[in-house]
Amino acid sequence: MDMRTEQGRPVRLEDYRPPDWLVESVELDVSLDPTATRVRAALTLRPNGNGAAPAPLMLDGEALTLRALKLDGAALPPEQFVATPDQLTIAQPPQRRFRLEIETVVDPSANTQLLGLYRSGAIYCTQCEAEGFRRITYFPDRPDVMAVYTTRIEAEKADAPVLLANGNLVASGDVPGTMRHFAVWHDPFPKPSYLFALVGGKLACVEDRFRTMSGREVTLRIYVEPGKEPRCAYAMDSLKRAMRWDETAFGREYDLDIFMIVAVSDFNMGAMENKGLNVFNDKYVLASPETATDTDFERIEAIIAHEYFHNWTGNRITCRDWFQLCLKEGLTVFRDQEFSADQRSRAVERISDVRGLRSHQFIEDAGPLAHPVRPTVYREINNFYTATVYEKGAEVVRMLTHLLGPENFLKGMNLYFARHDGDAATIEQFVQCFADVSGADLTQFMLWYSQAGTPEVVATGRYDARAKTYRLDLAQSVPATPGQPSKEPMVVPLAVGLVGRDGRDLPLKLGAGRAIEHGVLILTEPADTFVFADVGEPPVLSLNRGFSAPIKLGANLCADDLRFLAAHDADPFNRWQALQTLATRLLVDNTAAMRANGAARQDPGLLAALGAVLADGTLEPAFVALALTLPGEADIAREIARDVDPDAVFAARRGLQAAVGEHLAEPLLDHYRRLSESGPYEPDAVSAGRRTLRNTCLDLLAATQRADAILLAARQYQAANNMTDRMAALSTLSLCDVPERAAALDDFYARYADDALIVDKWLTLQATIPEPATLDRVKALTKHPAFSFANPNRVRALIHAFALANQKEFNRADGAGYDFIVDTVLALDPKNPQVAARLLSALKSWRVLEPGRRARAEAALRRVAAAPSLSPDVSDIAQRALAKD
Ligand code: 0A1
Ligand code: ZN
Repeated sequence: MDMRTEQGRPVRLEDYRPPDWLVESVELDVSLDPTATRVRAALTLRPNGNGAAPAPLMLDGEALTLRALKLDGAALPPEQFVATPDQLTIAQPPQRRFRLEIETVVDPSANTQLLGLYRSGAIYCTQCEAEGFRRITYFPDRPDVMAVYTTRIEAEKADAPVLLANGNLVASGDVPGTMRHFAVWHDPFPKPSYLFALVGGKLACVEDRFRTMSGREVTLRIYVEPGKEPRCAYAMDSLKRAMRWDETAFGREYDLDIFMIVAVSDFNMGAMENKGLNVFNDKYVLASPETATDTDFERIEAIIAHEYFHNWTGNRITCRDWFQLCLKEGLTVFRDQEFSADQRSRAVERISDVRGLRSHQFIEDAGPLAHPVRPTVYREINNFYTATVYEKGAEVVRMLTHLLGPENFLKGMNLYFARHDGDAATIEQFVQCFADVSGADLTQFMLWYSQAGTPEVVATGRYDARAKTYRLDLAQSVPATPGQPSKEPMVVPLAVGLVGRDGRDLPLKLGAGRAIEHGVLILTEPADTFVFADVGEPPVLSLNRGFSAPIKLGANLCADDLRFLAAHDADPFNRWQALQTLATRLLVDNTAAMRANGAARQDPGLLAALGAVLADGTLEPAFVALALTLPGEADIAREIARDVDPDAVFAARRGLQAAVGEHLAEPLLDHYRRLSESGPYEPDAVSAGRRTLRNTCLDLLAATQRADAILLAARQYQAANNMTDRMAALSTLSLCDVPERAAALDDFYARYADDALIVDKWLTLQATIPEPATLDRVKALTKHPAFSFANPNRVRALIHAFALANQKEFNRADGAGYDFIVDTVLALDPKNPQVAARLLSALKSWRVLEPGRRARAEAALRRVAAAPSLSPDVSDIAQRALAKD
């Protein structure tokens, strides 16, 4: 196997230097062959800058075999260059524009890393982000080298009737005297090499059209395995809605004549925004009512939009270097979240996004893999496609809307698009646009990009009836994180409301000549006091509304205050948050009680508050479902923060679910019945919300283990006319130790055995059963004919699901869960380091565990760290996870 030699190389932001050489154009000629694909690259290179010192030319490569090299048409003598699999160096190139022709061969069938040119089934495809282009040809493989690409692809007509690359098709035809044919694609927009893509294979396509706001006609095509065309309708519809939304919300129009999406079954991530030719994990394209759940539909819509939005935030304006990854990812996640909020329900979208942030990013930020939104050092960039860069990166952009107001935010975005179109930009340049349009000083704001760790804000409010003032004391701190022992205070925008007795917001007026704009308090000091004047009655504080800042908030709100907010807050996010806070307090207490073998406490007030939300007919069903969903086990563990016993957490949570199911049995059943639908399945948000609430009711009822509830789930499983309801029933059953479970799981496999994406759901369910037999079942399933270590979706469905979504069994007290994950990581690493490293990061919270498990998890991590010939990906995670600071 071709292991990289730069083991342990750290790359540092402070070492950034502009490239010595620029590439004006790239002409690629790729002759596809399953094991020996020949790549001819003709680069027009020119020195960057004013010719100060003569610069050698050093091109990146990885696992390449050089066949021929010409400079300005003449073969380069061997003494004038050095070619290794990982680099091509010309020590003394002419210091002027010249043409370099490079011929390499690569073996796409042997490419199990799925980076560079590889085969997914019989399809040829590429994945170049972040550093995959160097696995195709020698190139200055860095995002600040932007070139115009022309790509000629040639292949056996019978093997690859469809040949695609970035840009517009300019020529195609047969290769005379052979069974081969070719296609030539030209992309007029200069782009970094990571956005290059080509695809070849037997693909069917679904076509549509889009008329842009200036009246240009764009052809839209989605390519899939023949036979899967009917499952592309929702993806195509989502694409058109995303294109229209980007025009209306951001004034961004599509720029080529054609936009293509290709779905492949072997893909390391969700999807990739290659210019004009997005390549997708087929899981995020294919959907029909019978095969996909509401959540699948929602994810497809969001990811199609995300990749499309990259055309402006990522492609037209790209990143100067990989430290700036959040420039494109945080911003594009912010844009796709806003799209989903506009398409669906803003409140529900916000709550779901914050749940995701807390259960992934907050946990990352609290452990040894914590890093700033813009890291300053990396050993393997693939390990930085993280919740911090993506999700916290989106929160940082969102804070600009709160700090500057929505109008200034849009002005800043417009300036960014106008000023930096065609650039490889930095975070400083992005933030400067907002400073320029608003006049604000955003120096302190930059700390959100450089300081890791989740800031903690403590709020203490006190009402003075005589003075009619409400005094709010705020204090902030940022915990130490690896490499950052002490922190500066952050600028924290806190949307605020003072809720009066009738549930309405009281007017906000600050004393002492201070102003409050757009209902947002701005905390900039370690501690500050805000005094609200003319407050006619004792209010209840509603702070960090809409989760305006990604912080941990502690406020002196008693249980009565929280129940009041749950019933009355005008801000739906904080209504939901109030219930979560109540539930979290109880679950943390009960976890301690479980460990002490004590009896769990009941909280009649919480049960009543949940009942009230369920009874409130004015609330949207999807919101009610979220309100009834208890904090996850990982969220509870994060709150406990030390000496965590996952068995106790599980028992506390399951116990509370059962208590809710008992206490609210009647209204839950009533809702379950009322929400049943007879009409055909529609994937829209309102219909999905009704199904979610109905299935949440079912799940709570079944948590009681009562026979009638189990029967209800078993019946729903059988009678369902769509995958959402069938999966929901099966997932409810799978959490209950009843005979119906095995029968339903067998039935499910029998029904869907030949559909890999559905079999993935079956694998996941079995990996997430909270019982001791699960680990052996998971091990046995790795031998099942439906499973393959070579396919990332299968690995994620079975193994990642076990490690991330089954806290109880992964964290078995005997350490067998950790050992299994580590064995898998070591077996997978030589084949696909990116997927192996991601799996290993499931061990990142090991330090918060109780001593027995902590020792076993540490031993497992040490076993990885000590293993010979690790990939940079896995060794980087192992070392950081174990590091002392
Ligand atoms: N830029 C993509 C994510 C992505 C990153 C790395 C990949 O390498 C295998 C693939 C995709 C996105 O944000 O969607
Ligand atoms: Zn992205």
